[in-house]
Amino acid sequence: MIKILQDDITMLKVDAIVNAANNSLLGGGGVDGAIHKAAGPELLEFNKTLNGCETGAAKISPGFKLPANWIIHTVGPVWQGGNQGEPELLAQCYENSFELALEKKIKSIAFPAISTGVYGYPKHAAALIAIQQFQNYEEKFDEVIACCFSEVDVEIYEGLLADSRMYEYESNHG
Ligand code: AR6
Repeated sequence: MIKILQDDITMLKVDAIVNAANNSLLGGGGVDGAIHKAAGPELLEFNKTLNGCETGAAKISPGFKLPANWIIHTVGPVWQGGNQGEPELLAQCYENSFELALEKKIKSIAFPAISTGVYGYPKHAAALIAIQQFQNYEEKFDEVIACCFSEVDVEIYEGLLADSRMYEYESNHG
């Protein structure tokens, strides 16, 4: 089941939350900064052992002080106009995060809108990729949550989800 929430992802009591990190995995601003602050300094110590993360890949750490048990760190692409493989890399972030979650038998997972803050990915285009990946994996999880920070993001996700369900209905009913 896909759920769209407007919330601070650090507050969610799910098996795993996903972090929109950078290649160092050693913290930063945005959702990454909020997650490091809420999880506590042990997260930084742990992440030092992970040797960074390539763009599009994902690595996992415990949740430490978070209500979530795990943090899946993924690194979204920096938007450079769209012709530098950004859509494929963003799709890989979702895919690799889901695959890691399946390996760890995670049943509920929440994602922020990866790359759409500091990294400048256009919100609508990014949400379209996110929703497609959520639909590819939703059956394998109890709960897949799009954790939006702003109301605008909620509206974008809800609109796209409604459109894709309409499309699915029409393709199934001729
Ligand atoms: N809960 C949920 N979503 C949040 C939260 C939160 N607490 N805080 C921000 N967002 P960004 P990026 C939303 O910039 O674009 C960092 O410095 C935010 O409104 O966090 O992938 C890293 O270290 C936006 O919709 O991530 C990297 O250097 C979304 O999260 C770089 O930023 C992503 O915005 C990564 O940039």
